[in-house]
Amino acid sequence: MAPMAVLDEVDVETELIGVDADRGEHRTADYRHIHPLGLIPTLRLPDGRPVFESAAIVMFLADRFPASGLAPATGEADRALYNQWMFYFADTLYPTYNRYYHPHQFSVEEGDADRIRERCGELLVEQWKIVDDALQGGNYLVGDACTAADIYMHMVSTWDKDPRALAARCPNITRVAATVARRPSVSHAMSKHERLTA
Ligand SMILES: N[C@@H](CCC(=O)N[C@@H](CS)C(=O)NCC(=O)O)C(=O)O
Repeated sequence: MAPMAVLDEVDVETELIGVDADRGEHRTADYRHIHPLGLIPTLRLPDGRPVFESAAIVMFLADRFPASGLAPATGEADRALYNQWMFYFADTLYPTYNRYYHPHQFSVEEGDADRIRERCGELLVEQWKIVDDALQGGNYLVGDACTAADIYMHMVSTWDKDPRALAARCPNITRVAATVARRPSVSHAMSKHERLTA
């Protein structure tokens, strides 16, 4: 969803090709040729090379189209914080959700899965609280304008199994995510995503 929203923000001509995971299209040799893990999404560059990892795709697009204002310039102090949040969502919260929703993939012993899921539920509370505290009194994660990190945060926040509880615990995230959700790019991506995953 975040790469789709950022593609819309940068207003570049692209072709969106759906991959039907329910029919296993992401596991085919053809698709693994562009994404060796068989995961979605992949961006194909104009020169034909594929790029995978949603955060890498989002960061590339925001840098490639600086007029979008979605990324602080490289080397600026704000850039360090932008990088921090992008990596935090991609490398901390995202893996915790993966373990929460797919504990069997991370278990050796039968019975570990329930404990992994329970522990990841606790970690999600702790990990979101850090974001909520950082957003206290601020409109966005970095500076006064929306960046790709806010769009990525919004995406990850939609994954919670109990959105009401997350909203009650994290009012600042809820406020900022609601602002981000009103961006036309994000609302289009959400509805496209719903259609693709329906
Ligand atoms: N770290 C990767 C994770 C990609 C990922 O897990 N994609 C999910 C869809 S959002 C997927 O392809 N799931 C299919 C599967 O695991 O079989 C990224 O951010 O791009």
